Amino acid sequence: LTSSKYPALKRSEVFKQLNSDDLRYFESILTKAEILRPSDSENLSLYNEDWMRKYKGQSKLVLKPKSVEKISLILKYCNQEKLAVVPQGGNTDLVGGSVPVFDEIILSLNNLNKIREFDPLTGIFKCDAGVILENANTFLNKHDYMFPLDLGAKGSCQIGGCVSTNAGGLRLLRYGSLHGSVLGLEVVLPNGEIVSSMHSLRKDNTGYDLKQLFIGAEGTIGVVTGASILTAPNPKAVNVSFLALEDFDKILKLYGKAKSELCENLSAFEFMDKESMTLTDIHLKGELAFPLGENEHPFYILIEVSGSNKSHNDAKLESFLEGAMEEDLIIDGTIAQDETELQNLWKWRETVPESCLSQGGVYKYDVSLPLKDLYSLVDATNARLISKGLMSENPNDKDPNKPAIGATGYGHIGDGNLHLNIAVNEYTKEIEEALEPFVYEFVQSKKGSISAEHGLGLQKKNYVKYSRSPIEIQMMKDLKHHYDPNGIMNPYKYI
Ligand code: FAD
Ligand code: 2HG
Ligand code: ZN
Repeated sequence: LTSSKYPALKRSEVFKQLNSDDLRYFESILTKAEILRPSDSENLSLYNEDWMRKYKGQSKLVLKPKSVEKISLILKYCNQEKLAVVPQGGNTDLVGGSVPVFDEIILSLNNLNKIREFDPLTGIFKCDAGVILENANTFLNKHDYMFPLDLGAKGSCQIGGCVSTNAGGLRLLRYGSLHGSVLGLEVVLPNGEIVSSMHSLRKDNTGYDLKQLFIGAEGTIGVVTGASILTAPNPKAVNVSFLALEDFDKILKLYGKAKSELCENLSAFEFMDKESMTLTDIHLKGELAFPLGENEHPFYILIEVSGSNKSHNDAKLESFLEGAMEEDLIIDGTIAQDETELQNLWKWRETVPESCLSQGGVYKYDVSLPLKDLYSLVDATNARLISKGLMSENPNDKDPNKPAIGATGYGHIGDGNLHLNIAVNEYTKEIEEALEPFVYEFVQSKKGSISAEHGLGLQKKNYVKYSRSPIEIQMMKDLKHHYDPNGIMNPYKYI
C-alpha cells in the first residue's frame, strides 16, 4: 500500500493490517451505530479527506465510540495489536493532521458530545471532547457566558480538536490561548489508561503541568476525551468597525493607537488585504454587499470592541475612529448599527479561508512574524511565483496556463499571526516546490514561527527544524516514545 497523493511516504511495516478478528473485536465492544465500514464508502470518504481536499487517506474503518471507556478499550487493543489510529474531531484541520495517510483506523469523537457541568459563579465549563464549539458557546450564552475561543470553523470543530491543535482564533488578543484557559483535561493514553484530570482550579502548582502536553499535541500521544475550561462573562455591549487603509505601516500605527485608546475593550484586531477581499467577494457571489462600496483599498481592518456598558463602548470606538481619521490612518470605514450588520462585517473576515480555496485549491501557511515584517512575506511570495512563471504578473489577467492565482495575506495582527494563502487552480508539484522550503526559510530568517496556531500535521512534518532546535526536537521525540512506544497515535505526521 502506498499513499496515492504522497508517493514519497511509505506505509510502515510495523503496523498490522486490519483483519476480520480485529473487526470482530470492535463489533463486540461497539454497537452498529458506532462503526462505519467500507460498505458505507461515501461516508467513509468524508472522514478520509481533509477540509481543503488536499490530503486523502485510505482508511477502511471509522470507529465512533459513545463512551470514554470504549475509547480506552479501543486504544488498548490497537496498542496490543499495533494498529495505527488517527483521532478525529470536526476534521477542519488545515495541515493534514486529522486524516489518515494510509489505512490507519479513524477514531472519531463525534459521538462523545455531552456537556458535563457548568458553574455560573466561576464560569468553569466541563464537556466531552466531541462537543462542537458553536454548541458550547450557545449553551454558555444562555448563562451569560461565552467560550474564550472563536473561529470560522465553529460550526464543525470540536472542543477536543481545538485543544489538540491549541487553536488561537479571533479572540486570543483579549482572552488568551487555551494554554491558559484549559484548567483540566481527561485523556486516554495509547495503552488505554484513562487520566482523569478535569480540575476546576485556577491555581494548582502540584509539579509538572501535565495537561499542557496534550494542548497542541495533535493527537500524537493520546486522545483528549474531556476538557474543563475557564469561560468568560458575555460582554453586554459589542461593536464592530470595518476600515480601509492605504498601506501596511498604517495598520501597525492604528494597532498601537487601538491598544492604547481602546485598552480592555479591544477584543479583535483582524486584517485582510485587497486580494483576500476580492476572493471573498467572488465566493459570496453578491450575497452580501461589500461594506465600503467598492473593494478598492489595499488593506482592511476589522476592529471589535466589547465591554459591559454600551454607551461607554460606543463612545470609545467613535472617538478612536475620529482620531484615526484626523491622523490620516484610515481612508474609509463603517460601524455596525445593529447585530445583523455586526454579523455581516464578521462574515467578510470569517469567510476568507474558504474563499481562498474556492478557485480550485489553496496552499496555506500559518506563521508568526515580527509585526514589522508580517506582510513582506506576501509580497515575497508573489514575486517568487511570478519569477518561476507560475503566476501572472497582473492579477486581473486570468492566464489558464498559470496554475497559481496569487498570494493573499490576512490574519490576527494582535497575535503577530499572518495567514499566507496562495489560491491556485490546481495543486501541482511545481507550486509546492516553489513555496517550500522558501516560505519556511523566510520565516526562519525573521525569527518567526512556521506554525502560529494550526499545528504541524503532515504538511510541516519536514520543516520543524526551521522553528525548533535539534535538542527541542529530540525532547519531543522522547516524549512521544515514552507515551506511545509503539507509535500507533497519528503516525507519519510531524513526530
Ligand atoms: P480535527 O481537524 O478533527 O483535528 C485536528 C488535529 O487534532 C488532528 O491532528 C487530530 O488528529 C487531532 N484531534 C482531534 N480531536 C482530538 C482529540 N479529541 N484528541 C486528540 N487528538 C485530537 N484554527 C485556529 O487556530 N484559528 C482559527 O481562526 C481557525 N479558523 C479556521 C477556519 C476554518 C474555516 C477552518 C476550516 C479551520 C480553521 N482553523 C483555525 C483550523 C483549526 O485547527 C480547526 O478549526 C480546529 O482547531 C480543529 O478542530 P477539529 O475538531 O476540526 O479537529
Ligand atoms: C483564520 O484565521 C483561520 O481564519 C484560517 O486561522 C486561516 O485558512 C487560513 O489560512
Ligand atoms: Zn487564524
